Amino acid sequence: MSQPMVSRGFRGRQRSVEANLPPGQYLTNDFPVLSAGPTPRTQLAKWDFTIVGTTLVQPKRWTWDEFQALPRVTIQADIHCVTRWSKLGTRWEGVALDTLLARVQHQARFVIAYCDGGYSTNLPLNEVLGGKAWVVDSYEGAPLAPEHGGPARLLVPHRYFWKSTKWVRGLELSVDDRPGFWESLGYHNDGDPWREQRYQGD
Ligand SMILES: Nc1nc2c(c(=O)[nH]1)N[C@H]1C(S)=C(S)[C@@H](COP(=O)(O)O)O[C@H]1N2
Ligand SMILES: [Mo]
Repeated sequence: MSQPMVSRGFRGRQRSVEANLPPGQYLTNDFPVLSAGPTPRTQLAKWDFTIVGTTLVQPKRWTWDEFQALPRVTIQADIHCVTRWSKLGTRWEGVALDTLLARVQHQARFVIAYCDGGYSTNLPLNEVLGGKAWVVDSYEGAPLAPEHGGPARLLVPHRYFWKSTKWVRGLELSVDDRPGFWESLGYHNDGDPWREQRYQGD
């Protein structure tokens, strides 16, 4: 006896969902909070975003209001945490790193994202340019919650989610690659979920 249509359709959907999941990941509809320390609370009046670095012709700084006036985009992306949960189709709003980095002149090849609280992550410039990384301040149409990195966090969905620095306050542009918080504790320097680069040596 042939299979009912509904069953084939269901299996088809399951397959396409799995196709979006990197190896070793499982789907969740929750939004787990993963923070290596307490949630910092910076008032918007005191918040700024800076780009610094030794090769910079001039460092750059935006206040919260200036940051809000920058060209904004909506991002829909799948996120993948190294602890194996993935969340598909999350929606964010913010400013592309292309937009921010177009406003500085430099000779660097790497970025180190720094934040309130001391956490950091490192990424090659070519992994954050070309519409691949954003500073986001809105999640699913609402201001980004403090525990998820509000007022603003980095979003680098094509890397494990530890690269998406919460409470981000700026970028250091560097000529050499310097490991961030997890990268210096044994996690992979690149952290590509599709290559399952969880730990050093993967
Ligand atoms: N500043 C800061 N950013 C951070 C972290 C952190 O501990 N501090 N944890 C990272 C890790 S391991 C993950 S999986 C995500 C978790 O983001 P969420 O708490 O919004 O799910 O934030 C990343 N960014
Ligand atoms: Mo994580």
